[in-house]
Amino acid sequence: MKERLMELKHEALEKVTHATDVKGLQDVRVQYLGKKGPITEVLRGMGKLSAEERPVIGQLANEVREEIANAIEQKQANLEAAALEKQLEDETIDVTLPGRPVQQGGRHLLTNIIEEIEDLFIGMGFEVAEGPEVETDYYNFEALNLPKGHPARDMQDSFYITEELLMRTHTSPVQARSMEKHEGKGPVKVICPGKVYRRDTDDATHSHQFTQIEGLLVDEHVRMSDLKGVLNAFAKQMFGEEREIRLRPSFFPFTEPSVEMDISCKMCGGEGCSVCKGTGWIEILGAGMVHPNVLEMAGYDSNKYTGFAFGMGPERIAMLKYGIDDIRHFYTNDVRFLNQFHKA
Ligand code: 2NL
Repeated sequence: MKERLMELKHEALEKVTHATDVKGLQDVRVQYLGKKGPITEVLRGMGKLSAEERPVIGQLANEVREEIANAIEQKQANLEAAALEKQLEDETIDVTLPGRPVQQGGRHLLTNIIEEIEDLFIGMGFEVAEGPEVETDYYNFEALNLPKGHPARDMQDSFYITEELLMRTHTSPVQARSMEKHEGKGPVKVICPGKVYRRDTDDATHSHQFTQIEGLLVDEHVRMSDLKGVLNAFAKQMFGEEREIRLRPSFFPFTEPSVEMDISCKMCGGEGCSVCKGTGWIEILGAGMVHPNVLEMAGYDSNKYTGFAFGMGPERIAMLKYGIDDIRHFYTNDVRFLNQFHKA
């Protein structure tokens, strides 16, 4: 019986040593230490032994049992530690790997164009002024020499909030408000960018909402030549030193005289092409000498003070600069369009 126990012990310890997982160990436990196992069987057969032998074999059997149980426990601890080690190794995070790129947004093309224009005028001593998009009839029309019933109001039909409140149709009311704030004294040098609204049907060249940037300079002795000098400096900085400007007579209710400014076409160098429609010139903005009525309404003595003003559409400037063929691209926010203009 003693030999049988030693044999069982060897067998069991051998199996424990070779077990590769917890499940295998469990099998060894059941096989050798279970109720139907060989050691239990040995203990059951002890009745046949003599009184001297019984305690010796009993003790031995218990020792063998304990030794196997300890070996299993030890091995189990080793297996679990190894499993944890492996898991840690498998799940190691390499913190030096580059991260997933984040899709970064950027500024809108129009924002960049407007800021570029602002900066050019700031460089010439102008200040940026902003005002409300919901305007009174007075500042949007009346103060700009467009009294009720004036035919030119038809070209700037708006969205009305009430009879007297509307979405502004141009940024000129911001300039009218700036002049008022200066209380009849000069100089006033402002540049006014912002959103404007018109009751128009949207198509490739029209939008019911677009942007404008207007400028105004009021002081004593301001002349048409000052207007031309400022606009020439602007055109050369914005479109290139090689560009020429020309002024053509035009009409606006708030300026007298009024002009339209063209720049020479870069595509053909003045020869005439599809961009300039064969004329060699491209229309950029409208301008003029501030109408005496506008000055007087803002509190200026029009015998002492004169001024010039101009207005342009950033959309049109961007379309010319980048060859964009549809104004709606600016507002539909297709990132494939917008991403083309992100600065590096
Ligand atoms: C255009 C033409 C223009 C003005 C805007 C202005 C403002 C005041 C007084 C006088 Cl407060 N004039 N603004 C003058 C001439 C032309 O805009 O074609 N804009 C897109």
